Amino acid sequence: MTLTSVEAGHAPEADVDIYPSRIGTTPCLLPRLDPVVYASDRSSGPLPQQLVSQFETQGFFIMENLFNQDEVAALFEEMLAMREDPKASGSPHFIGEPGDASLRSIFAIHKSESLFARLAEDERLVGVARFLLNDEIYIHQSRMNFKPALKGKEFYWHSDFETWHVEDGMPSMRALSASIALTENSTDNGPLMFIPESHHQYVSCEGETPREHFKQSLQRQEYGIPPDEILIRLASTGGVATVNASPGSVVFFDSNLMHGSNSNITPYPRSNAFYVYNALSNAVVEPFCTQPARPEFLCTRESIQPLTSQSGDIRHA
Ligand code: 6CS
Ligand code: FE
Repeated sequence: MTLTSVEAGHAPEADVDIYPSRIGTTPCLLPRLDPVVYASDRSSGPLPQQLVSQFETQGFFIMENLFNQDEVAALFEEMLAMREDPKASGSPHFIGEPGDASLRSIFAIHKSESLFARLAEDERLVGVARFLLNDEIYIHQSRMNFKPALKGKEFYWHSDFETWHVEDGMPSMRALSASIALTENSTDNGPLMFIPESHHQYVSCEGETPREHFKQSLQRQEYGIPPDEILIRLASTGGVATVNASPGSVVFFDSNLMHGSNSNITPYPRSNAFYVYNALSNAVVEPFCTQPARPEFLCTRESIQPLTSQSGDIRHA
C-alpha cells in the first residue's frame, strides 16, 4: 500500500480531479481539501458549540428525540404503507436484499406523496444542514433503509462522498446526511457504525466503476471499498463508534465519514429514513468516471431545488 499526500498549500490545477478514485491506481489516503464546518459564525446557529465541535473533529453527532413519539408513529405507519404499495414492486427505486425477497431500501422518499416529503423539509433537519454547510441546500439523495428482521444484510465500510464524487460528480465535501431512526437502533440489530475522524482523509480506491454499478452496489457495494490496511489504519486513530438511537433520534454525519453496518439476524427491524443535504454551490457536475450519470432517483440532477423549511409537528400541514 502506498500512502501519498498532496503537499499543503499546493493549489491543484483547474482540470485536476482533487479526489481521484477508481482510476486504476493503487489505493491510498489523500488529505481532505475542504472544510468540515462551513458556518461563518458558529455561535449563531441552531446547534450547541459542543455538537459543532464534535461534527468537526469526529464527523458526526446525534440529537436524541428530535421528533416526538406521535410524529414517529405517523412516519412508521406511512413507511409500512409505502412498502406494501402494490404499485411499488418492480419499481427501480425499490431495492431488494441480495438473494432475498425482503425490501432493503426505497429511494427518493422526498418525492413521495407521504410525510417523508414533509420530513425532508423539516426545520429541525434543514436548519442544522443549512447552518453547517452555510449555503442554500437541496436533497441530493433520500432513502428508507429497512434492515429487515432476521434477514437484513450488511452495508460494508464506505465513504458516501467517494461514490457521490465518482459516480454522481459531486465536486466537494459540502454535503451531510441525516439518518432519522424509525425503530430502535440497538447494538444488536445492525446499527450504523462510524470510524470517527476518518472524514479528514479521502480514501482513493482501486478498480474501475463497472457499467450500471448501482444495480449491484445498492445491494452489495464492491467498488469504492477501502482495502483492509487502510481501514485498519483509519480505525487505529479513531476506533469504531456504534450508534445507538431510539425512534425519533437523528444522527447527522459528514459526507466523507467512513461508515457501514452489520447484518441484522435479530427479530427486530432497524429502519431509518435518510436524507442527504448538499450545498447548492456544490451541485453535481459530470461524473468523475467514464460511466453515464446515475438515475435521478439516486442523484438529483434535473430537479435541483433549494429547500424551504417547514416548522412545527410534521403531522400538521
Ligand atoms: O450509492 C449510494 O449513493 C450510496 N449507497 C451505497 C451502498 N454506497 C454509497 C452511498 O452510500
Ligand atoms: Fe452510506
